Amino acid sequence: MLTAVVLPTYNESENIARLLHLLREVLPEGFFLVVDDNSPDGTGVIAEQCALEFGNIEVLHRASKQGLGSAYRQGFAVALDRGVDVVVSMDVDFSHDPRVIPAMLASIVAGSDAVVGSRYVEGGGTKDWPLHRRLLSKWGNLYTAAILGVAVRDCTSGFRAYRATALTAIAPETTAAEGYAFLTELVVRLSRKGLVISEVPIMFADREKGTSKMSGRIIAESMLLVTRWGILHRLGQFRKMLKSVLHRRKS
Ligand SMILES: Nc1nc2c(ncn2[C@@H]2O[C@H](COP(=O)(O)OP(=O)(O)O)[C@@H](O)[C@H]2O)c(=O)[nH]1
Ligand SMILES: [Mg+2]
Repeated sequence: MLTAVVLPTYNESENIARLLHLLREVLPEGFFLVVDDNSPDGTGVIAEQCALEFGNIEVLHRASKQGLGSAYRQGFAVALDRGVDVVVSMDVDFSHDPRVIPAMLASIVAGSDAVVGSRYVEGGGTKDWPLHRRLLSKWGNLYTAAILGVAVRDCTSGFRAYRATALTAIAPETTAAEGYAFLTELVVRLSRKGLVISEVPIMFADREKGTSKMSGRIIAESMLLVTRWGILHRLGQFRKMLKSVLHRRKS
């Protein structure tokens, strides 16, 4: 099974080489695609050196910081173009443990269209995350699942594996969100298409090196979009219900 791992980076010079090394151990045949937004700390250059050293690695150099959603949109398009069977997405800061990937791939082989590395299923959790991030993530996910009516417990986890056909079917290139909302939108699309989404537990560790790029703007974007999608979804349900009642009255 040909597997691509898409790795968005912005200022990950202290993490990228170690992660690519570990990934190569876990997936000796895997294709790794680094999507670097011209990191001022030289992440892109280090990634190029790793490509020479470890092989089967490509680095997309983008002109400037354009956000996680945009990096994934471009990275997914390149990975799918390569004709791989599975596309994995993950953070580069060791919050996501590459050693979980084989379990995700096994779940795809067993029939899942997408697998989410989940903090909020039995056996999963967060380690060393500050309280405000824990609360924001946990409550944000409860709100998201409730308002959107999706049965996925961790809609904002960036650690995932997608069957290539499923990823193509949900057309990630037609999304517009910049931050976590991008991840939520993909889950919603998978769910609405009736594709099989499973979750494997992960222990999410806070980054030890480098700094988070999460911002108030990204949180606001996520809350706004999730609320908008939720209202549209509920309105759609209401309209359907009304139609069926009127139809029953007539007949
Ligand atoms: N290419 C690219 N990668 C980004 C951008 N913002 C974040 N990332 C990467 O996305 C991953 C998750 O970002 P991070 O700052 O750790 O977010 P957090 O885990 O929510 O605090 C990391 O690998 C980052 O380097 C961006 O604008 N462009
Ligand atoms: Mg992180």
